[in-house]
Amino acid sequence: MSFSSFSQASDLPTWSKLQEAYDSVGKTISVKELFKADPARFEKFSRTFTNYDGSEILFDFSKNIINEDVFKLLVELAGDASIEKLRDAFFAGEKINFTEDRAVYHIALRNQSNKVMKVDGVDVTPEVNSVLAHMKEFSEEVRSGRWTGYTGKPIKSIVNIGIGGSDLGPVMVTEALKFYAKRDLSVFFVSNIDGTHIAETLKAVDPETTLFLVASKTFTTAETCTNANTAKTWFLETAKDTAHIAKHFVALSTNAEEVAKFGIDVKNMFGFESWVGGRYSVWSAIGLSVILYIGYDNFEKFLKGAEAMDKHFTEQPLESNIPVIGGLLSVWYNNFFGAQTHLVAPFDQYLHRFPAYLQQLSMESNGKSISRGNEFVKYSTGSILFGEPATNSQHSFFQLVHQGTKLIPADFILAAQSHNPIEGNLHQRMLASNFFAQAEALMVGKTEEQVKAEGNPENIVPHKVFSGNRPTTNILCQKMTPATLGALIVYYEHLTFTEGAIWNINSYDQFGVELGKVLAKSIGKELDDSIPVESHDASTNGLINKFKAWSA
Ligand code: G6Q
Repeated sequence: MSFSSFSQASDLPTWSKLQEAYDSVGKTISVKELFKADPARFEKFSRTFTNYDGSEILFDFSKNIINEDVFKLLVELAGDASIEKLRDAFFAGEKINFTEDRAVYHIALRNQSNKVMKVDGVDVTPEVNSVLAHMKEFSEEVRSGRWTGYTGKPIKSIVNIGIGGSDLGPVMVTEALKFYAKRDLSVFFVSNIDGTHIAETLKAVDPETTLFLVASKTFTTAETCTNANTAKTWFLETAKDTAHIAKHFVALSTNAEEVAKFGIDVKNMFGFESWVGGRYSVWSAIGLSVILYIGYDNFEKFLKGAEAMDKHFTEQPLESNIPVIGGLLSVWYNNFFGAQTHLVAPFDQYLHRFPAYLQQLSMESNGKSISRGNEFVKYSTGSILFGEPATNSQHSFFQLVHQGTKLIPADFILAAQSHNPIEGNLHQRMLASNFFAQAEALMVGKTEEQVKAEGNPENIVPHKVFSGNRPTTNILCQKMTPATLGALIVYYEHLTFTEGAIWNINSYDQFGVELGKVLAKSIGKELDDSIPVESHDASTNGLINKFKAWSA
């Protein structure tokens, strides 16, 4: 099924118009000068999102390298690329992931208003609600201490074993919402196949009071199965009887057969469907660790915040559609300025895993080079997303953002109200002043005249000049609540969708990830003995043989 009438975005009429706009004015736009010329620029290019609970998020796009003509053309590009048609197909449960013949329907997981949402003609809402009810009931049992371990003690530690989409979302959200956590429960996440990850985690927990969540959509992922088996062996060393597994292992999966083979009672399995992609699964049963940690009511607020951003995305016209604007700016920088990267710097310690989460969302979704028309794309696609919380990142890589040779569009995120307003809110004021100052400095820069006026020696002057005109999108939240976080994640989800829709690629498959799963399996067998290998290229043979010698 085709959802677009074009194969190459660069063939769209607006693409050439944007190229002309870039060549004539775009590359010389001075944002600083535009602010001087237009006192209404901030109002024109900022948008406020109102969440279901009335809280707001301000998205200030005005420090980006755009003028009104460019903005109009970008919106026209979204129209030309029929992104509303693809969006409507996405929200109607059509199989927009055409390479895997699947619907992309994680939006049904946050359908808190209980709309009928169908895949293949079947309303999925009752099933989604029934899994949520199961998670609510289970989490209340565990959190209240009614669910006990095999010796009758309440659960103290939750260990989520999963990788990729079955890890990054829960890790990020439990960290981001730690303020809301039940502090007598500890959560741990084991993802890496490196034995150190599980070994160090097991040193910190007690088999009598630990609950393992084996999180795997397929339940066949090598890392997760190996780590889960290691955890089971460790548990049985103390518990002895396999009947005790039921109290200490639950599964978050779509694969009941494999779950049963592992020894987990299928009653303790929390399911979801194949239309939930791994990197979009934190809203599903994969979010159980989040529910256990922050409680079901907070998780519900998280879902409602997400749903509110879905509503905004489906209802707002393109020019006021916040995720669409974010995606269009990304296309502008990627394809016309030749930017390769995108920086996300949360001025928020609770969001310290947010960039890592967004890396998967963005790079696994849009790291593609074949169009929906099955042709190699003639333009650059997915950005290299990176980031770290500020102010730490200011003391490490911001140098390159200010004075390097590359253009690095950046998003800065701040919550106005701190959860920890200590020292009379001093820390928060210092944090916020950095948020404002960095974005301003990146835009205004520092001229040669200013540096000279400071009395710097002639030869030092060029080193202290800042070109400025470095774009930032500034996202100011009121407070980092579950509802705010839900909306913020969905902003990035739909921004990613918008990019993919314009580039006309399938943002929802991940054959590159699957390749890695296959390759490692075949080499794994060659490491079982000490016989030198000769079956690869000279470098791979050399490395494998040295490894065999050194690890023997
Ligand atoms: C996400 C990817 C990938 C996946 C992991 C884990 O979109 O598909 O990161 O989540 O490979 O897969 P399982 O959940 O099946 O173990």
